[in-house]
Amino acid sequence: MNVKLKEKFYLTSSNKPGGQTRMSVLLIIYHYLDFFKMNSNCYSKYSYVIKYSIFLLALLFAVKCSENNITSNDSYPPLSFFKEAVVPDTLYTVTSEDFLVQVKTEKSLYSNISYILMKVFNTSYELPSSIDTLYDNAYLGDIVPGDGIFSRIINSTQIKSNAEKCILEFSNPLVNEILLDTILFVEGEKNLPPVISNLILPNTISLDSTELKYYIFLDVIDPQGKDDIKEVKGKVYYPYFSVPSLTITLKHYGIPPEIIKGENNYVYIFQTNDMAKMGIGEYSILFYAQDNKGNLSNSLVGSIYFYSEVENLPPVIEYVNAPDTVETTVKTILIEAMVTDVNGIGDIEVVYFNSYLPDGNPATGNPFYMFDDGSELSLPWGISGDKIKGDGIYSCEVIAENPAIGNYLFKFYAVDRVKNVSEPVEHTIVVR
Ligand SMILES: [Ca+2]
Ligand SMILES: [Ca+2]
Ligand SMILES: [Ca+2]
Repeated sequence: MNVKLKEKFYLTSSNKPGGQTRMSVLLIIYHYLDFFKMNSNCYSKYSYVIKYSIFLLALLFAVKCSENNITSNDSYPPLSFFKEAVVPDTLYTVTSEDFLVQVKTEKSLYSNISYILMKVFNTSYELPSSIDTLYDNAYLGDIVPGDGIFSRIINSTQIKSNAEKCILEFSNPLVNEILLDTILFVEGEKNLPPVISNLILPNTISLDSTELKYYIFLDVIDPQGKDDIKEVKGKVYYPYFSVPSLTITLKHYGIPPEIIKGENNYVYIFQTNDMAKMGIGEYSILFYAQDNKGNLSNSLVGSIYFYSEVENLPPVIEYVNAPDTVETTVKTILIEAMVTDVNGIGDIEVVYFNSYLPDGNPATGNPFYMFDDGSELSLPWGISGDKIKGDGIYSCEVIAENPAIGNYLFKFYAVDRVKNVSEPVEHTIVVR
């Protein structure tokens, strides 16, 4: 909650436009009062009336001046230096917590200001319980120097309030404005996120021994205790995938004791088939934990390289799925190819086809690449038309523009990551 006390401060200020005039008028009034008091005895009734009338006129003028000033402030609100304070809405009386205080300012107004004062009031708005200084110099929590955002990392115990609320007042002696904000102090302890650490996982695993068991270990601590830990998981990114394809769950085991590395330890026990679903390659895993409040922990990333001593053999195009005949009015043709590789589908680097026109000449667009992307990738012609990502079925949606009648020959190839090329597979589509 931001409150600006700008108006109040303009009305009492003496160095704002209009302020000086008002002050001089008030001084005249003051002198008249003084003079009147001292000399009242020796003045005639006539001069008393004159003096009194001048005094009243001066008083009216003073009132008029301040009215004009208020009116002009209202119709042309000046640019304010303080734009916004960023502070947490709530803090907790029991939990000590560092937090960032930021004040955004219009730095063009006062480019020479080097700090902002933060006064904290938590009983009355008279005597601050603490004073801190915010800087715009890339230190003490400030991120970008000179961007007009003044910052400071503060610890909650530093400003802790016995009252429910504490008031933060931001100011600078050179600026005739202040900015106010409040923080609510909630009685009790804050539920903090779990923290994960000490990730241990095998760096390399052979795919040739499928019976062996492997372990991933991770320590998880939640400030609210073990019972607050809801889940510990890992998102597995298959080789050459930018999005995770598999989620694994780590568990806290009581028995057998030999696999536990301490009371905070969570374990994932697996065999190669549980994770290396794409065959050889590097599998990255992003680990995280979540507590019952939904607080997410920090994350840790590890990777396992699955390898094989088995000879790398070329991929195999198991079958091609495409229409045998289409009409000349056809707009798009979906062509699919099922491809396998003994070294895992992760070993398949590229699948494509070349097409040949009825006169035997190769099509100008050759080669046409096929994708196993679930139609997620953005392709020059739209989508691949692939139905399921990562299932080994590669797809290509060909756009047909008034095709001539005749037989179109398609030759399919798959290449693996060591450049082994499959046997080609042919398919003919008749346009009639
Ligand atoms: Ca917690
Ligand atoms: Ca291969
Ligand atoms: Ca697919």
